[in-house]
Amino acid sequence: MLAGGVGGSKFTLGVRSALARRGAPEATVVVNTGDDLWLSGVRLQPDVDSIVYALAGASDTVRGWGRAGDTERVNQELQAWGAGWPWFTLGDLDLGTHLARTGWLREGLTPTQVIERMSQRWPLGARLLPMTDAEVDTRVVLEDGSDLHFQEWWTRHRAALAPARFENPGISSAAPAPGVVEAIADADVVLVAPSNPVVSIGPILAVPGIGPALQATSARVVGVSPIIGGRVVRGMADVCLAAIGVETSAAAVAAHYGSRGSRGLLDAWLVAEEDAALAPAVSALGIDAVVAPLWMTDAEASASIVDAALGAAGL
Ligand code: GDP
Ligand code: FO1
Ligand code: CA
Repeated sequence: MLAGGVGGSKFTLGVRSALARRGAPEATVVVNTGDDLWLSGVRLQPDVDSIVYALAGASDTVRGWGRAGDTERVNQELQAWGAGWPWFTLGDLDLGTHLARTGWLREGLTPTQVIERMSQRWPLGARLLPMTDAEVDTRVVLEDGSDLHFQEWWTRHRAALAPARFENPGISSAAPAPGVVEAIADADVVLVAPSNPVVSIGPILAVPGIGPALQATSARVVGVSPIIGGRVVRGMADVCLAAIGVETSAAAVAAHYGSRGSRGLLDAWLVAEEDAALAPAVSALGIDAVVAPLWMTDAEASASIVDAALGAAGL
């Protein structure tokens, strides 16, 4: 599967349950690393950590990021030094993750190897791969040509500065992380999580080699709409979609991804029951439309969505 943070992690919990029930092997999750950043000397990988913490049962599900029950003593000290960003919280337990990661990177491990090492602490029940080992942090370019890191745009300005476009400097010369192309080629099915199409799935598809691998695989590619009833469930995908001229609707996102038959991404697209009326528009794109409940209220609800997606792939 291809995944971002919050939508990606809720969906991954469902994938893990659905596959365990079928006695199937663990899924490989290709995770967006466009959200990553350096801050106060440490490397953050927000979407990777969201998935690791969720699979470990250690995530703060109310806040939507970081560790459950975290404290902010070190963060207060960083603020007192004027280090880092005053609007960005590094929790104490979360900082343990960032320090471990940064230490391993400095010892020469690649991000892929660091994630493999991080995956050994808890029985995650899925194999996590970064989309690339290259640093391709997302920049938000504003109408006046100035730009800022995606994390500053989101956590400081809450997506209130109108974006002209999103860029991932260096991505055109980045390579897929080891194992990514192979996982897509060998897949029984490729699932596209209900993640942000622009800043989560977008960067994954922009890594040279991943798009062609998705075109070439004999597996069916099945996506799940992150848009329900014309709205995002949470986050800022609506602002991101507007910036690239795509309406916030399940059908418009399907059209943006395109059908695999016409060099796009999707063979099938799950739309919410609330969006059943959009199914014919999705079918008209040459994409199989499947109507299902798409609220990932818990792992069980997510697993039902995964079952519907696997059904759309004939599995
Ligand atoms: P981020 O990296 O933390 O922004 O998370 P993702 O990119 O993985 O997912 C963000 C998207 O998840 C948002 O556009 C939400 O609309 C979507 N999302 C969150 N919860 C749900 C849900 O229960 N159902 C569906 N269908 N989408 C959801
Ligand atoms: N989101 C916030 O809204 N405020 C924060 O202070 C914040 C800190 C933070 C630290 C580590 C981390 O992995 C994620 C963090 N997030 C924070 C979430 C993050 O900004 C975004 O929601 C995602 O990158 C979007 O996927
Ligand atoms: Ca993200």
